Amino acid sequence: MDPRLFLLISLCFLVQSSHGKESSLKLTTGVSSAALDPTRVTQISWSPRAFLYRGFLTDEECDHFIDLAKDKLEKSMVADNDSGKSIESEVRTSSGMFLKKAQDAIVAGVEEKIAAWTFLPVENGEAMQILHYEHGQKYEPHFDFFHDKANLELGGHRIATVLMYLSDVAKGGETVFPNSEISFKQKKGNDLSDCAKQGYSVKPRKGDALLFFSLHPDATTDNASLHGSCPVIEGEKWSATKWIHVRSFEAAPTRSKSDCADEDPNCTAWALKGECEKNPLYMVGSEDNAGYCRKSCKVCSS
Ligand code: PD2
Ligand code: ZN
Repeated sequence: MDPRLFLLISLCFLVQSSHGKESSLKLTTGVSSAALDPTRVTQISWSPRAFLYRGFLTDEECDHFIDLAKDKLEKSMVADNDSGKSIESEVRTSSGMFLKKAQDAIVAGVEEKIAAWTFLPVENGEAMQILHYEHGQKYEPHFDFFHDKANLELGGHRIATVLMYLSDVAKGGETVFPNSEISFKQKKGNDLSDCAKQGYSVKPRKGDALLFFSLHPDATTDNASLHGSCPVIEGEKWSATKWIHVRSFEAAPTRSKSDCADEDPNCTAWALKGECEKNPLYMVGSEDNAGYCRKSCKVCSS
């Protein structure tokens, strides 16, 4: 769906508080309503294009995600640069699991909140991944965009990532951007780990969310988006990742040539107007792909 259309549908009205200073965007679609408060968002930098939303998740949402994940954690994997297959690696030592998209009302509500904040449709998002880092565990600097062709097939490149912190971390566990243009501007005090001092860093705080883009607006990959999760030094870290693609990440239902069906209510009208001949690839299909209006175009095999 066109993101601008999505925005129109999902952001139903803008609510202005009585003193007129704060505003929030109230969502009225979907299973639960969520308020977006743009005054809690700060832009971190243009390179990488990164934003921090303080208190994006409520404590209840954070605790719920941890409850859903805690008995289902497995060693985290990374995508092999050549084959794109998931492999174990010392680059990433956390454990994690994937929720299902819209698996319950709370998960669906957060997915809608992410779509409203990023202006990117829910259907472009992967299922949320919940991550757990214990003492010493880390994710070394990497890009979220892919290097292999196989992973680009569904949804194309990952355009953006929303990282949500589900817990505070006593020391370490920062998200670090080693190539950030503003790294030199950040005060590197004792509250940051040595790893975090290697770039611009965001300290995990329960409920906060970090949004950054892995692609430039012209769709080329952004080297400034290199980022990692520093080793946890004290305490533990829980986070949730939502990777968002340039196109829908939902697999189209497979249409078989043996199914004699129309998949659009307009098929009959289009066929009457001659679209089967004018637009055969869509209406009838090709050698490899079945078309959408096979019944109305009278091309079913039996
Ligand atoms: O959990 C994190 O802080 C983190 C850092 C970098 C997660 C990811 N990348 C990721 O899931 O891509
Ligand atoms: Zn990442």
